Amino acid sequence: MAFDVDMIKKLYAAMPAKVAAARNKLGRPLTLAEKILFAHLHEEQSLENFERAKHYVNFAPDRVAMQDATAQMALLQFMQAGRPKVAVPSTVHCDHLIVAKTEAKEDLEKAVTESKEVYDFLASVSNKYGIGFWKPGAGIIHQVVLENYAFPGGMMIGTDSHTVNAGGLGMIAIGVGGADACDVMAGLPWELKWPKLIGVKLTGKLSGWTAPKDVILKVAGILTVKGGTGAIVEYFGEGATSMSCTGKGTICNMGAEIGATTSTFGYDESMSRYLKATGREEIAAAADAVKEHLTADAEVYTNPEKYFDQLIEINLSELEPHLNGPFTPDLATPISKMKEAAIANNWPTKIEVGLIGSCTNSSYEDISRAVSLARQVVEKNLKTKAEFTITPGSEQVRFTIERDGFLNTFDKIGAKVFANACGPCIGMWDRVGAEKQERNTIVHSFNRNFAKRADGNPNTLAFVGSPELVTALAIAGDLTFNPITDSLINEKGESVKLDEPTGDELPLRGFAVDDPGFQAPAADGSGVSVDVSPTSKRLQLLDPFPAWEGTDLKGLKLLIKAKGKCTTDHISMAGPWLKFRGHLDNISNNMLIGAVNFFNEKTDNIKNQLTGEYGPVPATQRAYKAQGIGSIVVGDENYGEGSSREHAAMEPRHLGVRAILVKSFARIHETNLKKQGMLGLTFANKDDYDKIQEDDIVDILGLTDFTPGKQLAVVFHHADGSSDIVPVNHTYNEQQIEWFKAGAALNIIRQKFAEA
Ligand code: MIC
Ligand code: SF4
Repeated sequence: MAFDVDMIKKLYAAMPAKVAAARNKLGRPLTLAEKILFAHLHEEQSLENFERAKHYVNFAPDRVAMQDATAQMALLQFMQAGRPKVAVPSTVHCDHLIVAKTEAKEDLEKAVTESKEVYDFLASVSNKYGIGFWKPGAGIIHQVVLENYAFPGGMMIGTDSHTVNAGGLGMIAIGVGGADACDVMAGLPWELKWPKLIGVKLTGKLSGWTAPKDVILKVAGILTVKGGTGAIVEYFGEGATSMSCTGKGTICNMGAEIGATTSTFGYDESMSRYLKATGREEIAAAADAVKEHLTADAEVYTNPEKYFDQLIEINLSELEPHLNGPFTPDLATPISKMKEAAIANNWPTKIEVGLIGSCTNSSYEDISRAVSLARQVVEKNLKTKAEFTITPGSEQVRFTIERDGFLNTFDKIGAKVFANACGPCIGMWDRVGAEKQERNTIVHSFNRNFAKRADGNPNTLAFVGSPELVTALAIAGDLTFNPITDSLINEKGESVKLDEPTGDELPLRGFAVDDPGFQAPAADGSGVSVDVSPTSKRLQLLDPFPAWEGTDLKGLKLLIKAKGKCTTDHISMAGPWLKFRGHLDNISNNMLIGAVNFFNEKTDNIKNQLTGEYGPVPATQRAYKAQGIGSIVVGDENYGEGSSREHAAMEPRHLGVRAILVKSFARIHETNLKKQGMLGLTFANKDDYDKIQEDDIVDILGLTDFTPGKQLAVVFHHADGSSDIVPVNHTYNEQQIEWFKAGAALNIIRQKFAEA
């Protein structure tokens, strides 16, 4: 599993000089995020141009992590790049493809059979190119990375938006699309717009029912789903240092839900304890030796308003437990206000299922606090009213909580333990009765609660809370139950109160695991062959996308004007579609099927301009493609929010959509579009969105003079003969314009290595 101690020591040795040079250049103290970024500048990157939110900068990350659902596309691209081996330590984690139905063992066995072809592909590609492979059942990428690879002051990219979890161990860890991962694995620099900095000062101390999750639920309520876009969030203060390392991980993990580039915490005792508990004493010692470089300069935290673009202060001693939802992770309601909110919004208050665990909330501490409540069910003669499930984040956590009797206690309250995988968090939940589409309420400790996300039912209202609150609510079976003030009636008719949850930050007897599920790659993989059957339904080798034709784009059809929220789940749904993540043509049949058509408020029902008939989005686009006609997609704010899945960019590219024009983009999605040679444009005047009509024919002008910082124009020809010329912005730099011209970034890489 190799903890890269030498690499880490080398980084630490070089860090002081790099940080000092940046401090001199900027003439001021540095935040933690800045220190880590400066310590990872690519060797060809000069110490110039660090204006926040303005300049693209090249970095050299220390590692790459990929999960199975995105690794397939990342590695199919890497295979095209023409490199013999990955240039930085990389791992693949099999976690997204396992359906949660019965219980861990049975579900896992089924997944291993059903997805055999994909797992074999990932295992052999990993073996060939020097990538560590974590088998199905080993755990969820972010938990496994935290336990094994994350380290203070490091920089990592990962093909999953929740890669940011590693900020809990003081890393700058960033979610990216597979094409970005492919660059880094090929040894190329990785570029990111220099981020803005948001400081969150945590005062006071967590206690009682309040958990780290409540910090991020509160922050999401303040910043909303797009408030963190283009920013790194840095947490500090006495409230930060007094919190566990895994609690910090939870906060950073769900930071993806505010669109933040990443979140991080300065190195402290809690991180040192966690490193030691997970067998990395040597890294803890190395970090101790450079600890002043693994946190911000003291002046920054004394006068934060001078150094951060935005500052938020949260007093943990006053923070209430929250529940966020339904349908969006930023609708934050403190538990004491839930009764009112549920009545006002007519939310069903009966809780059908409580689900704990996932990549963000399955630490030993989380589970031990939840089990302290489960114990009270037996002790106080209560009966758990809702169904209850646990999804451990890793085999190490699962093995340890089983050894310590927690699973036994959960069993007594009728809980189901699912496989160490994403399961219900990513629509891989075969929930009994979901097909009836009944309106119902669930509570979970995951990150996301977009429509259909967990069980595919658009009428499931999902609320996100801490594992301890979710457990209490599952026991009560009632969304309006406030465990701080309310009592329950037990089986004997007595009124009882739940005691506050308690738990252990780390296992007193240490972590244990039998088989962690890791497979190291061959030392020399050159002889390993990777087979992809040409008739496979799940895997398809990629064909390069065609280069730009060198002219303005004229006569495009409006494919869809999407209304309101259009996340990557709306653009490329997960759940049953996950099985096609390695087959671009097949997965393209889900393109935009969740997006709401502005003109009839329906999903997957748009007008085919060739026939005048209404039909599904993918079929309509295929009809245009068959005629060689391009199209354009129009969208609202924060288009592409959520996942890192580049399928949301590759599918439209593959099916012949030429441009995505929206009010604003989420960061990862915008980059994914650029990488795949798509045009990602934003309205210069957001009101122009209203001008677009259903039968519009569209021209994109100015491409022959496509220049950084210079607007393009889009002409909408309406059916009545009138037209509107709409100025549009873009954020392409010179290199990204080259990607567009070449048809995709990968086309350039392939050329480069072929010439070398
Ligand atoms: C998610 O939480 O939405 C996912 C599924 O983990 C995605 C990745 C994917 O779509 O495969 C993410 O967060 O990036
Ligand atoms: Fe898996 Fe859910 Fe975590 Fe995404 S958020 S990595 S789907 S557990």
